[in-house]
Order: sequence, then structure tokens, then C-alpha cells
Amino acid sequence: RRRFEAVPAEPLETAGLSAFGQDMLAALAASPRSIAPKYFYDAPGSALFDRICELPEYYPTRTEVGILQAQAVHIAEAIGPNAEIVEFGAGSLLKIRLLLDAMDRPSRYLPIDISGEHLAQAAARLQQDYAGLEVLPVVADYTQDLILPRAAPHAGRRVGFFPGSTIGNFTPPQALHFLRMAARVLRGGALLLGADLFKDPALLHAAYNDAQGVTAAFNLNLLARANRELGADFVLSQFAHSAFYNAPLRRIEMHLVSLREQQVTVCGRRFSFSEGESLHTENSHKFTVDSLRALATEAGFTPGRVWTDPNQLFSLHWLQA
Ligand code: AVJ
Repeated sequence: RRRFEAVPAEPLETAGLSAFGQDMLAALAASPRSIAPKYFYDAPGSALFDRICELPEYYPTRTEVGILQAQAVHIAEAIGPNAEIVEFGAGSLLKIRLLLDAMDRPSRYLPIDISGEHLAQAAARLQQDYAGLEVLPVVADYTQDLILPRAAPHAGRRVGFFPGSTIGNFTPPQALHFLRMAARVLRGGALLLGADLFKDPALLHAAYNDAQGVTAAFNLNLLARANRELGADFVLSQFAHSAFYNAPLRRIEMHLVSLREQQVTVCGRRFSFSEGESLHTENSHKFTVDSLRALATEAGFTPGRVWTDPNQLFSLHWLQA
């Protein structure tokens, strides 16, 4: 290798690549390296995420489900009759059942998810169980601008559902951008938003470093996905799962850390990792009730009721659009 000559940077040729391929190449060309967490959710990644939700250490899912169960009647009352529900990042469509069961004649349900196969299967199962409901799955990336079908002519109000604290995956500017888009598509209705609350960092740390290593497998699946889809040659055993609480930024960060100096090939291009170098794969911001309400207000919502659990681990916000 010629060490002392300036080598002009080759332009990153990304035409014809998938969004994942383009974003992975851009991530590897940048310093520090980071990629959006949406790429975790191919079919194996979505299945691993479902296992995370069952882990003893991972409190958000079971806590939010507990709030939905305890408050379903009040939430359904806020939603009103004949409503149309738009769910962002709908996943396995389990939480929505708690709302549908309590609602007064829901008219239509539009689950939006990036994981097409997973969504189609989950939507088919839901449709079987709710024969009178119009289920209209939308395979889309809601971090990009979103166009939704028109509201059905005689439908009640349109209510967004964004559970799981997925809002926390966005940086504050990205969260504002998303909420402004949501306020626009839900105008006249409302958004029911789940947000994880700040708590003892030891509990946060445990939730993202489970004893069974499912979260590690979920994180490493990003590299396995690159091997499957991008002809990459990541050696998974040469990368470590790292998750820690970044106190000044109030977020859990997940990284994949290179355990040694190594070269990888992705989409036919070579990249090197030094020992200890990381690929930042996820942020999971934690909120206070007030910080979430302030963010929603800035995005054009009028915050209404807030439901939490007895230990104040998690919050559900009613935001008027
Ligand atoms: C549901 C996407 C918000 O950040 O807690 C779980 C994803 N990552 N364990 C979260 C996740 C690692 C989760 N979100």
C-alpha cells in the first residue's frame, strides 16, 4: 500500500443498491460510524425483537401493555366511536388488540411497518380475529414522508398509535420532524404516544444487556443481515454488543464494537475497523412526562391526558392533533 500519496476519495457508487445497502455504505464511509435502527427489522430481526419483549429485564413492553389494560376504557373513551387507527411501526399487532377490544365500533385499522412479510402475516391473523374491521396494512418507512389513504367517508376521527417508545429511537430533531408529519396526517384527530421514562440507569442498563444475550443477538443481526443481503463478510464473533446509558444525552446507545483490527467487504467495497472502533446502531432516548409534552407542543400537538404505571416506568400520552 502506498502510504505517502494522497489518494482521492472514490465517490461512493450507490446507484442500484437497496436503501439498506446505500445507508450501510454511507455508515461505513463516515466517522464516527452510525446507521439507523430501522434496519434491525428484517424477518429474523423482528422475531428477535419479539423475544426481547418477553425478557424479564426488558420492562417497557410489559409495562405499556399493563397501562393499556388498566386504562383501556378511558383511552377508548378519548378515541371515540367509529375511529380509524393508524399505527406507526406496528410490528406484531399485539398491543392494538387491547385498544380494539375496548373501542366503540372501530372502523378501520392501518398498521404501517417497514418489515413487509412480518406485517402481512400479523395483519392476516388480526383480520381473522376482527371480521368486522377493515384492516389495511401499509408497508412503508414512516421516517420518510408518508402518504396515507383518505379517511373512509363515514369514519370517526383518525387516531395515531405510536407505542413502544419507538419515538426514543429518533434524535430530538428527528423526533420533531416525525411528530410534525404525524400532526399533519392526523389533523383533527389525535396521537396516542408511548414514551419510556427516565429511571435508575442500572435498570436501563439491564434492559439492554439481558442475561440470555437476546439483545446482543438482535444487535448483531444487523451484520448478519448485511451478510445475507449485501454480500458482506462480517465475522460476527469479531464484534461485540455494547449498550450503555449516555447520561448527558439521556439515552441508551447500542453499538457493535470491533474486537480487533479487521477488514470487511460490503457491496464489493473494502472497509477497515481498528480494534475498539464502533458502528453505532441505536439510540433509545428516555423522557420525563414534561419533556415529552414540550416536544409534542413544539411539533404542533396539544398535550392532553397522560397515563402511567404505578412505578412511573413508562408513559402513554394523549396528544390532540
Ligand atoms: C421499541 C424500538 C424503542 O429502544 O427499547 C429493544 C428497541 N433495542 N432493545 C427500544 C430495542 C434494544 C426498542 N424500541
